[in-house]
Amino acid sequence: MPTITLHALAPSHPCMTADAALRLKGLEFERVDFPPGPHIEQMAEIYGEGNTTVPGMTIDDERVHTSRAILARLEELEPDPTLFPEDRADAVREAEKWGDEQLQDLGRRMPWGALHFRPEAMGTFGGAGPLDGPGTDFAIKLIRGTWKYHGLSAELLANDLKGLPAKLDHIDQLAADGVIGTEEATAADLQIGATIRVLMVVEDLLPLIEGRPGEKIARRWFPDYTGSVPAGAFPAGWVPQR
Ligand SMILES: N[C@@H](CCC(=O)N[C@@H](CS)C(=O)NCC(=O)O)C(=O)O
Repeated sequence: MPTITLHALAPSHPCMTADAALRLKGLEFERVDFPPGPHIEQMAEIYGEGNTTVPGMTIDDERVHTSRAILARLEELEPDPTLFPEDRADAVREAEKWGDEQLQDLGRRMPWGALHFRPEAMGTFGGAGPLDGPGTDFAIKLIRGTWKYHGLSAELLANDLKGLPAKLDHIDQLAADGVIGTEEATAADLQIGATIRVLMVVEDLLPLIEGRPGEKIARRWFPDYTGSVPAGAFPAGWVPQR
């Protein structure tokens, strides 16, 4: 068997997608979690200039960058169990692409966005309780830096929240069509499920997500994820009613 290494950032949802795919396929691999910040240089060194996001995967000397490329390559390397069932491979690929291009960003913007309003909650992401005063000062600085890095703004957040119900409806439709949410995990389940799992740490969003196929898929393939931003973080009226 080749030597496989997954390069990741600890809380990253596309890394959860790649990690889950490796496990489902029963492939032995080493996971290396880079520290956030220095990861930029470390990823570029391995995957080439400009390829600074996680996940990346090396298979011996081969380098594969981004979650979708990783899942496609894993499917070639170990076709069983398949992540692209033959009877709906194109639909799964399309849903996976949608999950990456239309949904994945929300998994970065919603938690970091909500944390701006409840910075003490950052302590829960490390599995501890809310932060004390000095810890919250540190969190405020870090969250500001992250907003800048990801180009976050209140306007963007408010628009993301407005658009969320339509995205959740799309996931319902994919499940109703049998593309996702079946017995076996597809690439689309892993891509979409990981993002929904991360959104579920923002308690304001739970009423929109709970009891729907996205929640079921997220909990099934990603049972554990720590962190909780208490309800009421987003300004009143920003979160759409279900
Ligand atoms: N769509 C790509 C992008 C992944 C992505 O943006 N990952 C984030 C973590 S969730 C990241 O690397 N952020 C750090 C950075 O942009 O430097 C994929 O699925 O691989």
